[in-house]
Amino acid sequence: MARTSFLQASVLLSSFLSFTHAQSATPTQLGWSTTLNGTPTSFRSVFTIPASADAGADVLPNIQDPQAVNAQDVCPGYKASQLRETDAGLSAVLTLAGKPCNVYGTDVETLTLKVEFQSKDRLAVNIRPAQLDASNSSHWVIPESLIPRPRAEGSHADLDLEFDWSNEPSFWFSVTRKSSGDIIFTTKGSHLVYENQFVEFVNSLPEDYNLYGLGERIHGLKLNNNFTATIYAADVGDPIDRNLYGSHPFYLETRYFDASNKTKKPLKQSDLHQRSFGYEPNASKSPYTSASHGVYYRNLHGMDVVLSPSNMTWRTLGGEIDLFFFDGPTQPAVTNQYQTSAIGLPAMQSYWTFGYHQCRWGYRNWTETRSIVETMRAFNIPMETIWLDIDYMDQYRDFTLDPVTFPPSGVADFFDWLHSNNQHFVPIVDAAIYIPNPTNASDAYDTYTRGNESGVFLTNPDGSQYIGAVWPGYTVFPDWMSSNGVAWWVKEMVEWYKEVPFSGFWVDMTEVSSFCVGSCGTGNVTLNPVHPPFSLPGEVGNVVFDYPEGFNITNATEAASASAGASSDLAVHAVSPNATHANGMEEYDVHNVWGHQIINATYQGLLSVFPGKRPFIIGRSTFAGSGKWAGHWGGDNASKWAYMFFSIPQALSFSLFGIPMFGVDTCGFNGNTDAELCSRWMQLSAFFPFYRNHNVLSAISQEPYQWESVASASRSAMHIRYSLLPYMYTLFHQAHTTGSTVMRALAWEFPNEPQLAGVDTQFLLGPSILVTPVLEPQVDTVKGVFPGLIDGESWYDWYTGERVKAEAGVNTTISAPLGHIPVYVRGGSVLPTQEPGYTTTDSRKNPWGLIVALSADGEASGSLYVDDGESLEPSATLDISFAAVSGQLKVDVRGEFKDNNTLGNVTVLGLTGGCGPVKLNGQPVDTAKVNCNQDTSVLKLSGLNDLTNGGAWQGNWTLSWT
Ligand code: MIG
Repeated sequence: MARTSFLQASVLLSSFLSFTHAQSATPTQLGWSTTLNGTPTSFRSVFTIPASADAGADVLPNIQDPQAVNAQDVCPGYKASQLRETDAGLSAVLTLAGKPCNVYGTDVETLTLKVEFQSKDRLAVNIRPAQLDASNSSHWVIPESLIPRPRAEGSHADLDLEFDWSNEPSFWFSVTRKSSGDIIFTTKGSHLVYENQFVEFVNSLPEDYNLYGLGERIHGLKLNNNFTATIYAADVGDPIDRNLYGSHPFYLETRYFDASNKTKKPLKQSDLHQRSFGYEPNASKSPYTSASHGVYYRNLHGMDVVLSPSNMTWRTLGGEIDLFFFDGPTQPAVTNQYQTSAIGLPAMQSYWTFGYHQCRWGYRNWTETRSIVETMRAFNIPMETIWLDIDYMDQYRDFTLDPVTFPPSGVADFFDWLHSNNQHFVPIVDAAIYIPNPTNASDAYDTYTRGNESGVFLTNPDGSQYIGAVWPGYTVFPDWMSSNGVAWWVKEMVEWYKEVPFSGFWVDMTEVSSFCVGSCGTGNVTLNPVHPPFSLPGEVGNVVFDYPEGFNITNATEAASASAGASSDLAVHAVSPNATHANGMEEYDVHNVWGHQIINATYQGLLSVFPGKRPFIIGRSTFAGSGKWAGHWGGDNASKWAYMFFSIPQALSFSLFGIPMFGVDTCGFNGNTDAELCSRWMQLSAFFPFYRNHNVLSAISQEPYQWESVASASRSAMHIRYSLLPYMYTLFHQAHTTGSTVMRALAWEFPNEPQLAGVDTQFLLGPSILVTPVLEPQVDTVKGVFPGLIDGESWYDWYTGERVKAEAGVNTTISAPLGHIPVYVRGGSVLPTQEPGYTTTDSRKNPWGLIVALSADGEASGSLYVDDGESLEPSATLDISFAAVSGQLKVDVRGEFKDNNTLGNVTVLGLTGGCGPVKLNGQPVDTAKVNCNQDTSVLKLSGLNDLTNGGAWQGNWTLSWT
């Protein structure tokens, strides 16, 4: 094996690192065979690309090579000189402190250091070559237009971070929280290594550190302290602990302290001296507190972040060291600072996007697609949007329809019917563009022709077109840096919309994926359309026999007849690093933002199609900042219990990354699901912002009506979801305007409980809804903690309204038979609700409701945001605030948006002194509408509609019950 790379082993990275800048692979080098192979596909007999074309060089990543040189042992580091200090920061020159080590490249002799106190909560550290040489990857500077650099703003007088440095034994620096003296980041004791194509620095961490982020990956929420986080966009079906589709070089760190002495060292797990998970008997307040900070490494290159028990080593393949420290000191503050100053606030989504989405790979024609929608309605399972996968395309070409199965002649009927039911359609669109066979006139493909004429495709270093392979055969790839790239894409979208009235775009394969190494199509395009170098799921010999754990118990007969078949592992595929952009940039330098850029182009396309409306995009590869344009789904998970669990930490990580519109393939993508898993999963995903069931080709069908138990579980969870849509929408608006999160980790809302630092089997929706799902087969209870009890918090059962009796910090056993998902309402909150309809359009015409969950001292507050549900800049809005105290709820309405729905019901939870006469604006409410249950302390007011004729939010009102 060649020893050429230092990055962690992943199929992707090995093929990636087998390329240097100058190399390009030709078919001959790849051992090309031109034998025609009549593999049947869904459309014709074609040449199949040999599997060898998709195999990268066999390299042993240095990180797995015990003999690899550790740069820290041999490199000299730098010495700082020419220090210049100003009120706003400092600068210095860094010079190599000894003989160059040239360990994985060539050392850069002279660097510049620039430190900026950028604002009241942000400090920036930039280190880059003194002489920028554009032809050298380590000298590569991110264009401002690509990923904007956070700028100094406002006063930094209150900044709680300070910068220290020293030259002993070589240059190191640290960032310290002034108020506590806690060093949040320090490279002391390590050498800075800065070579072309290799940049390394090491920062120390406290023992038992709590670190989150560094995505994208499938991993628990809290990152292991002995683990390598590789960041490199990869088309790979959700392997655990490896690099995935997106790149988010950002982390949150939380340190816990004794509340009585914050200047002491951060607590280790072993310092938590109370009883196992609980608190000392008689404790009335948590003895702990915490401080959180965030670090964003603005670097696009492939990187490894090696997490060791006492430090983290950052190794990147190029670019600057461009670090931003956010001082928090809470998680909400860090997330707010990161989004508002660095990556942008998340896009506001249209109301309809929060409805239920049904998808699969394998809906075969308009008739079948329509029947899915009809069957959902027949089973009375709400459904907002039907999605189509690549099946609808003509030979897998973007912006086409299969003339036989999805003929244009069927479009009008299908969409008139769909839209008249207030339902939507979202198609998949792939990143790669088919390149037609030049020897076959009937193979012409206009999207390619127009793009080719406008010069919008990636090239090889010699200027010829870079030709990879994806579903349609040999393909080219849009170059978003080309001057016409975005405009071409926008135009294709606008034109195609005239043919197919979609409501949003699902962009796939955007890593950017290619099924062969290098420009494998060069010289072979006359063979097009060719078949990918592996069989597609569903093709002969590729049937899915795999079922979830527990299937053998619940489905003994089927299990016996199913054998474990090998599902096709598509390995890892991507356009190679030598692909070249119009501005001369190499894919090597910008690989991680290809997916971010197609999201941006698609955003612009949707703006052109729907002027003034909010674009709806679900993208696969994302970068820091993609959330301002798009949502994301978790990719190709499997129909396994573990993947249902991983959906929670994955979603919470995307909360940190500023992409709250997140959900996963509910019931599982690869493999067959079963009723038990699908039932649990349909209920869990009902509390994720993006709620979609999606399935691989050839696995058994998994629409929720396929099993009666799943249908009924889905109906009951959806009833809660749709009731809470006003709350979800309000949370989204807050995220969009303030940088708050939608799905939240328990640790973030309850920062005084170190026991919650790693909890990712439960989560919160906003501040007020706690979800404790069952994540394993064959059980009817689940263990969960009720956070905050130690500090006087109360929780109410969603279903009974009764106050939960549990012990602070103790894992409590909760009854959760199949079909029941434990959900709790936090005391102190007022939740706006609306009676569910079949679609969100129907729901929005229904009466409003309120859930007033009182805190221990009888108070509660909340808010509601209302607008037209679709405009980027709504002309009128409503901002309603709710405040309950001493048996009285005050509703304060601001704004001009007209909503005429009445108030239907109000439920008060946690009454302390029973109920007195109920009055609305001082007028007694008819006792027939009042149901006060002294045993459960729940007051239910219903049938209120006639009291708010003209609409619940026509003006301020008060409701009293004592
Ligand atoms: O290589 O379009 O992640 O959701 O169903 C597979 C087919 C291509 C990958 C996506 C998946 C989608 C599938 N696509």
